[in-house]
Amino acid sequence: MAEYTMILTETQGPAGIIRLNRPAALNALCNTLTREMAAALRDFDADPAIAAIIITGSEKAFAAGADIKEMQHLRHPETYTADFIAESWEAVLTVRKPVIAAVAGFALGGGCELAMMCDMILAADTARFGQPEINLGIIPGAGGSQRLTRAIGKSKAMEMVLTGRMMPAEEAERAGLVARVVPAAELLPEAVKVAEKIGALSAPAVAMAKEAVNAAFELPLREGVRLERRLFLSLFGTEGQKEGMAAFVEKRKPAFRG
Ligand code: CO8
Repeated sequence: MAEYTMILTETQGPAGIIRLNRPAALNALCNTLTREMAAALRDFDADPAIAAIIITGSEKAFAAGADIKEMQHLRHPETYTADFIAESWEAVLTVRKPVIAAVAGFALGGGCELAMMCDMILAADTARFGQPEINLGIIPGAGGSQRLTRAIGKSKAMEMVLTGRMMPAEEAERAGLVARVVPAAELLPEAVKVAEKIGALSAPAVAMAKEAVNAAFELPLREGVRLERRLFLSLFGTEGQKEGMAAFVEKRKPAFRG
């Protein structure tokens, strides 16, 4: 693995863990950090021993947003040409394995947007989500106005984007932004358990399940259902389907081979 300065990487079983590690700035997503995260995502995605990737931060902050100090003096139209809109911001969207955001503390601005780009969010009871860009004279720029609205509906999203109100973990769960809230000490172990569960399944089925659910954000219903049907039918060409169904009929646990 490459040498990183602002993230830590480790593996736990089939989980590839990326820990954002810039404590002095509450994991503000500066260029270096996002580039390192993108490289680590690519490495874990290419590693056959890894079934799912976890992005997490510290107890205090998942990430407090894009780095305001880096943005402060940017001017338009240079914002178009500068490194600012670096592809690394959206690297998580190109990962084929499931990516779990394990969020404790602040997930604000670009931090909330990063969590929402992941395939699911597990939250510690300390998590607080927000899009406070309006307080800086800007608006979300990495999908916040779109993904938050799809996740929690217009009224709540509008209130958060217009006023910068932070949403605590319990409310985020009720609103459908996060899959589950767990005590802070259990956040990473729970995320690893999800990765282990995924790691024991048929890899083609996992990849297609992820593709199908994510397509719901992009496609009209009819096209989405058609895509799902094609993926569903194609799984009958996999060993995983043969093993999964044989195991059910024979009343034993399936032994998927990747
Ligand atoms: N950028 C840079 N530094 C930050 C950031 C940030 N987003 N957030 C915190 N820090 C720094 C602080 O400046 C401080 O550093 P120092 O000690 O050197 O002054 C250190 O982290 C600790 O922060 P605080 O002292 O403020 O800690 P508190 O516990 O008092 O407050 C908060 C915590 C409430 C999280 C507070 O730090 C805060 O409001 N942070 C800013 C949150 C914010 O506005 N985020 C949105 C940023 S804009 C954005 O994300 C747009 C994304 C667009 C992406 C487009 C890509 C193409």
